[in-house]
Amino acid sequence: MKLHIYEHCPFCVRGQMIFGLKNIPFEKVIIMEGDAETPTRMVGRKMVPILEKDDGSFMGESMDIVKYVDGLSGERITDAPVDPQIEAWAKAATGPLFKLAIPRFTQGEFPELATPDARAAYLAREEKAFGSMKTLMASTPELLDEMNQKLRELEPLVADREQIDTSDFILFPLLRSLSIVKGIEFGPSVTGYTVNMAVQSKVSLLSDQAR
Ligand SMILES: N[C@@H](CCC(=O)N[C@@H](CS)C(=O)NCC(=O)O)C(=O)O
Repeated sequence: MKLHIYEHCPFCVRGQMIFGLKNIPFEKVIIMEGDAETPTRMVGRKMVPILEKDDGSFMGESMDIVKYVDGLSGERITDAPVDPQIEAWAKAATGPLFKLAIPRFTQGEFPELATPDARAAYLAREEKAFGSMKTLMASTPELLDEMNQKLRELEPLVADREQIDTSDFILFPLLRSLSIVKGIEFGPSVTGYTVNMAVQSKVSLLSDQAR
């Protein structure tokens, strides 16, 4: 099976996680930013992740992909609904979280941004959605204060997480996105959780390019 992704994309992290957690081999294929033709041919719109099954058919929507791959082998891990506390935290955190992560994604070292055209297309896409990346970068101190407070609130929620379930497909991709932000403060439980999930799901963090 092939998973078509952007490396920076948190929804694409979900797809990679289930393959990694279940130890199911897959081929990762990068779609370049600005390439609308490839995803549109596959699923009728410009959107990733896309799973290409061995029979040549395609599936979009990250959680549909997760649930499909989860059903392929071993015990299912995504039957339970998302923990309401994790869901509420994620909902409250996404504002500052993406305002911090996205301008850094646009500057990051990702294969889908490897050409000047691809990087320009990505910058244009994000500026259309979020406004000026320069303005967001300039707001870093306030956004960091807000995000670090949210991360302190997350500590007790992850401290007693014992098994991997649906909630992790919501939470880990967000924390992996935040790992590109210099000055972000993960407490001991969030650090332990994030590192453990990265190892178990075989999805690397972005700390080496934090800015
Ligand atoms: N609901 C979708 C959302 C996926 C999504 O928003 N992907 C972004 C990349 S992070 C995307 O493809 N955006 C459209 C684009 O590249 O133009 C899912 O969960 O798979």
